[in-house]
This record gives sequence, C-alpha cells and structure tokens, in this order.
Amino acid sequence: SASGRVRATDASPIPRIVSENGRHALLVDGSPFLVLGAQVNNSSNWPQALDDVWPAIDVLKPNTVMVPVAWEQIEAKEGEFDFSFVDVLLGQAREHDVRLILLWFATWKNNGPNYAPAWVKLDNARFPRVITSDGRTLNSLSPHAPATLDADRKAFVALMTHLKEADPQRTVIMVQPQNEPGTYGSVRDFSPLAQAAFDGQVPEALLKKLGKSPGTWREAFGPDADEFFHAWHIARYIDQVAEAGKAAYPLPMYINAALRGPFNPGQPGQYASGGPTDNVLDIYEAAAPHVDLFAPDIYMPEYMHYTTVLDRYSRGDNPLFVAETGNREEYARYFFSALGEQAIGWSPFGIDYSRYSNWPLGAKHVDEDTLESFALNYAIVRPAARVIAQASFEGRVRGVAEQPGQPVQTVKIDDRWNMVVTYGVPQFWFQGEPPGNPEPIGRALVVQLGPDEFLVAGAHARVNINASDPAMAARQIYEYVDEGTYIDGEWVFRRRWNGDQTDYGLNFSSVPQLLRVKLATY
Ligand code: N0T
Repeated sequence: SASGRVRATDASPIPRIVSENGRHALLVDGSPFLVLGAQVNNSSNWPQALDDVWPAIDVLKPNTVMVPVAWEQIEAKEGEFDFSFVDVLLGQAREHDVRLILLWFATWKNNGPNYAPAWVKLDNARFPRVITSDGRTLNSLSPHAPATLDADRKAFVALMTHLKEADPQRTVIMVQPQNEPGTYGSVRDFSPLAQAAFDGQVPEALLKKLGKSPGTWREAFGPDADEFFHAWHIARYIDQVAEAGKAAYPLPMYINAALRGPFNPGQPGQYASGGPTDNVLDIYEAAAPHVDLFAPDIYMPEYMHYTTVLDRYSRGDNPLFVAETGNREEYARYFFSALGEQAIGWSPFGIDYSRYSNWPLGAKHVDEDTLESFALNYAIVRPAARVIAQASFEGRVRGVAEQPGQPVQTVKIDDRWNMVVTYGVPQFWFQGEPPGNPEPIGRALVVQLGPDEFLVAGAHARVNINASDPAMAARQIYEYVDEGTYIDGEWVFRRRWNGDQTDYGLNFSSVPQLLRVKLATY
C-alpha cells in the first residue's frame, strides 16, 4: 500500500536494504519504502509513557515511529527476559497504523552504559570501562571485553528471536543496535587489554579496505591511530551483536552517529571518539559488514553544516538515513534536502507530549504548533512516498531547502531540464530581486517520472522546470499541470492548474499539494 499500513499476513517478506549502481532502497512488503519518521524521547519506552506518544504521532502523522528498547528492561535479572513492553508497543503501533524502528539501548547509549541492567553497569570487574591515558575510569564500556560483548549479544539475540515470533506482520522494519556509540573524554581505551591490541598489527581486512601496508596501528595511521583503533573495535563489537541478531531474525540494522562538526571537528574525545563519524566511515564499512548503514543524527541547523553532513553520509556504499534531527521549525525544511540526497528516510527527535524538551538542540516546547511544519512535510509527501522511494532508487529525486541569502536555487535534473526554485515572491507575477522568505522555511521537490514528466511539490516556494537549451526554453510550455494525489499507488486527478496558477511558475504555500507536470515545446 502507499502508506505505512501494516498488513496482517505472515506472508510479508522480511524488510531488507538493497543497493544497485550505488543507489539504495529499503524494501518493506517487497517494494521501496520511505521512512517518514518520528523518534520518541529517551524515556518514553514504557507502557504508560506511550499514552503521551500517540497524541503527538496523531498530529505529525509519520509512517514510522522510532522507540528505544532498553537492555535493563528486558533483562533486569541475568538470563530472565521480559518482552512485555515490546508486545504492548507492537500492538499499539499496529492500532495506529505505523511501522516501528527499535533502538537497542545497551552497551552504548550516548557513550555510556546507563541503560544496561544493574548487574552489568555496576560490575566493573566483569564488564570493564574505558581507562584514560592517565589512568582514570570513564563511564563508557570498553569494546575489548569479551564478557560484555557476550552478554549484550545474548540479550540482543533474545530480542530478535522474540520479534521473529511476535511480528509476522513486519511492524518492525529496522533495528538500531546501540545508540551513538563512542567515548567522550578519551580517544580510546588505554587499559592493558586495549594497549596489547593497540601494539599489535592492524587487521588485514582494514589494510585491504584502505590500501595500507602491514604494520602496527601507529605505523599505519600515525596521529589518527588511536581514534581509528577505537572505531575499529567498537564497529567490530557492534557488528558481532548485529550478526548474531540477524542470524535470529535478519531485519535491516544501522548505527547512528553523534556527529563531529563537518568543518571544525575538534579532537576525538571532545566528540564521541570511535563512533561512526564522517572521518571513520571507511573503517566502519570494513569492520561492520552486517550493519546496513551508518546514519547521521543532525543537530546542526546551519545550512552548509546540514547539507554537508547529508552529502557525506549519502554514498554509493552507504544509504542515507537521517536517524535523528532537531524538532525545531528551522529543521523541517531539510527533509527536502535529504530527499534530494536520495535518503531512505528522515526523522525528527523528541516527538511525544511527555513535556520534555531537548532545547537547545530541538524546540523549547513540543506542541501542535511546533509539529506543524513537520506535519506539513509528511502531509505533502505521504501519498507519494512509495513513488519517491522507487524514484530515489533510480536517482530521479531532486529536493532542496531554502538557504538564507540565496533566494534562487538551480538544480540540474538531467541533461535537458533544470529545477529553479525561488523564495519569498508572491504567487502572482514578480519582478526584481526575490527577497527570500522572512525565515528560511521554503522547500521543494521534483521527481522525474518520464523524460518530460515530473511530480512537483513544495512549501513556501515557487518552482519552475526550465529547459537548459535556450532555444528549447524559449518555446517551452506546459502540456498539463495536474493537481491530485496517489491512492494505493494510483494517481487520482483533482483539478488542472492553468492561467494564474501556472503563468509565473508553480507556487506552493502551506497547502499540501502534489502536481503532475508535463512539459512540451510548441
Ligand atoms: C541524541 C539525543 C538523544 C551540535 C539528544 C545528541 C538521543 C541521542 N544525542 O536529545 O539523547 O538518544 O542519540 C547529542 C548531540 C550533542 C550536541 C551536538 C551539538
């Protein structure tokens, strides 16, 4: 179906990620699916807390809700498992007609083991923490301890085994083992166990991936050795958790990144060292073959920062998935930038009415007003989500967000057509310098459906599709501009746009509208 509708059939194929020609799709029910996500706050993973989740979900109308499952809540006592929350969540998600992405908060949740059970996080001898170069013990578990890996992996396998049983409908479409792994406050673990590994040889698989000759970490990587070493070991650890989980039930799995600044990264340890930051993506690719993708958590509202991060995580070997982003209004428009980078999904963070706010990352207050701009995104795109996901797999999606001070953006569609987006102009006519919107809230999307046929949408923007050849541009007209929607994958016509509605470009306000446009020359 076109929406995230959960079909109650155990014949549904297991979701998976496919890649072809350096482009990617998340297949759900057998065809490309676009995640219109909403991530709940960190402590909303309890049955009672879900009461504050659904009212916000009903306003935003995502097709996928992202919810933590904590190690401490499924294995409070070692070896005894309790999946009652998971079962409540599955039931309520189905009632609300949304899919789920589960977040495994375990060895690393933002660097620390706070979501690990007491029998883990209070036993430093059995589950050792990272030791700094000057001998301090940090609240970040070492990736070098086999006992920790073993315990986390067992619990994760139990969770995946339960899901396989409890979810023949494929309500859960992806799983995120760990959350923003890495270590704050030290570049790596300097314990004797870690030091012995650091003094050894760089693993063959990594040398091969990076085209390096054999040697110790220091010999191979010089000043980057400590960070690369930590990244390799965290990635290997999570890969082994993911591998075992997939052996039980092979859902797509990804790891999210606490980013470093794209232009002024600072030092590892100031940012989460050893996490999948942009400088170690190749290391993660080599170390974690069972992990489908590495996803940025973007809390940088500035245009160049945001779009540079999208560009760095959208790769031939890495599907772009924005696992978290701020829920302040200024972030909403970047959904369209992500689509333009062929993202398989995007999700604002902190979507519930628990009355918690992670300001200054996100909005001060999460209420209907805050969610409006995000809800508009999904209202525009939802009916076409399957069409967009398929086109994205073929590289045919162009999307932009407004950049302050740049009231006109031109994006190449193909060799014959450009997309030109103008911000801040009235719907009727206009001459002179476009001013841009008072706040940068504009966004636009063009999906190529055929050589001269396009799906066009947006908000607070004027869109033109112009022939790149001036002779052709001089004689171009619309064959038609049809407003409509998709219902169960079929285009349903509402009305034709002509006259004022097309003479000066295709003008979008805050009304969700989808246009099917065919260009021609006379
Ligand atoms: C995120 C969220 C949650 C440029 C913050 C972001 C979520 C975790 N962490 O609300 O804790 O579970 O993944 C860390 C951002 C650090 C500051 C970046 C400033």
